[in-house]
Amino acid sequence: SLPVTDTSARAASPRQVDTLIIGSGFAGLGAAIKLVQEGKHDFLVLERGNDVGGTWRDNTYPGAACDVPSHLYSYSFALNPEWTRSFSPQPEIQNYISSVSRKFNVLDKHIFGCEVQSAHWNDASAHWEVRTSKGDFVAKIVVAAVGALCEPSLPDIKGIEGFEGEIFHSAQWNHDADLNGKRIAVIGTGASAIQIVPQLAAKAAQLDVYQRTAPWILPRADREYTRAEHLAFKYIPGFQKLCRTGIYWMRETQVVGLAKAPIFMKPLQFAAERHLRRQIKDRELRRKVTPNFQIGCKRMLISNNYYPALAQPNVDVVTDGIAEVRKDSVVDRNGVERKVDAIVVATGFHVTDSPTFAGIFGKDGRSLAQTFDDGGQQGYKGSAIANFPNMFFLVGPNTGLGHSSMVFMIESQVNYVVDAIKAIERYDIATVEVRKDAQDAYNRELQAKISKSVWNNGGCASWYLDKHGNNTTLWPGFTFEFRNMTKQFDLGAYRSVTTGDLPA
Ligand code: N01
Repeated sequence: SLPVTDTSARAASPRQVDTLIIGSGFAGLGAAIKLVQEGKHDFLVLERGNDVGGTWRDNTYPGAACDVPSHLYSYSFALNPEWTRSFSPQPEIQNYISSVSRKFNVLDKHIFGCEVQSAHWNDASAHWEVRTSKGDFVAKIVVAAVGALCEPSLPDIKGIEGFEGEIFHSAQWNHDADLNGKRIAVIGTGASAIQIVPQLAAKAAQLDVYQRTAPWILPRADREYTRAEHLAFKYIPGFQKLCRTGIYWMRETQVVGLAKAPIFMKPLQFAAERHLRRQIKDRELRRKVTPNFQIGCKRMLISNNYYPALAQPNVDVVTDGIAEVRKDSVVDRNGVERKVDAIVVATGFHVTDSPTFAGIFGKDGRSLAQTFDDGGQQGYKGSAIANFPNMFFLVGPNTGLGHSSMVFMIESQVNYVVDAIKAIERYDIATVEVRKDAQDAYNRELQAKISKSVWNNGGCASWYLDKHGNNTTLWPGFTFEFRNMTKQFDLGAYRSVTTGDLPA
């Protein structure tokens, strides 16, 4: 008779790997590339989507584009002379990320369509046990690169689930929905909405923009690159790098105003006010969309076509709040009912309360969500969290920016985390966990600094702040300060169990 093979047992046994990276946006992909460059091949990338790109893969809404200049919004190790515009549209960024993943040969390390359901630290075996939609994994090290802008936040509005027309979030655009000639409501006026509104205004019979807080908007210095510039990017050595450096330093100067002395923001506020006066002539509409907080408190937006779209005869800005949604209409707080065929929900993301936090369980058995709930969303250098040994974070607490390129911050963190992984191997470290006292001291200093910033004092509520009113998302200094701080893994701030000799 034939030998019997127990396939069910084999299927049930978890796959072992040294390092698991969760997520393949700019951060996870960057980490995968850096690991390969450092000669580390025992890793896998688990990605719930079917492609790399993360938030840039998901946000395909019409008009989606970046508000950080293209030459800075790219990896330093993969400059791209092909950018067609000074600010790249989403398809170009997605193509770029995808081409980088192919060029650096890391796609065979990816498992796509693989949703991580939970991660538990097993103290006895000193390993992470990771459960996913594609089976179980056991890893010595986990790098969580799930991103901050990936879990759509839906508004809790009475009756919204009973709406019978098309309804979708900006990050989950339904490209099959035909919105031509339709009556459409857009809820929200953040970075996503102001890009969507001009596109919809051009095709809708009627567009109602539900604004809760008017944003500050600056002119968008966007243009196509000329042929001469393209040739220069391609053939003049160092030219692209020079442009990138110029953009970088121009952006860095904003930190002085945002984080240190808000008086420096005045010229920007004047520029935004002038932009509004120039683009909207109607006094009543101008009054409605004039912000009531200090510029910079929320993310500063840039657009040349948002205000003109609001001034179109088929567009209304509704500032009376939403009382309820009915099967074919939206009713404002004054009781005015507006019939609609479709609703676009551009209400942002779960940033400080991401559902992913609930599935990661640390050394004391408590989840990341519970840990953040009790002690606030705190980490060490945005890359490690006490009680979560052998786990590193990319785009972790206080690593976001209100002024410059996240890719720069991501590369700093990738460098730190990969240096940590190398140290773990070099010194034969079984577990490494950031010391709580080191984490606390780091956060005391950081919060003292950020408490003086416009984000905390500008008179607005934003996704930068958590439910306790603490700013746990942004980095309050210059990005080169963060880079210097993350140049080398500082084992001294960690508690470790090791079998090798540690450095003196
Ligand atoms: O989300 P948001 P987003 N009822 O949270 C409103 C990046 N990004 O997707 O201000 C009614 O900024 C909310 O009102 P309020 C960028 O970092 C970049 O637009 O809270 N309204 C706000 O107007 C950005 O910051 C780019 O009072 C409700 C809007 O919805 C981040 O992503 C493009 C509401 C949400 O704005 C998020 O941007 C796009 C409710 N219940 C995104 N709940 C570029 O690079 C929320 N709102 C260009």
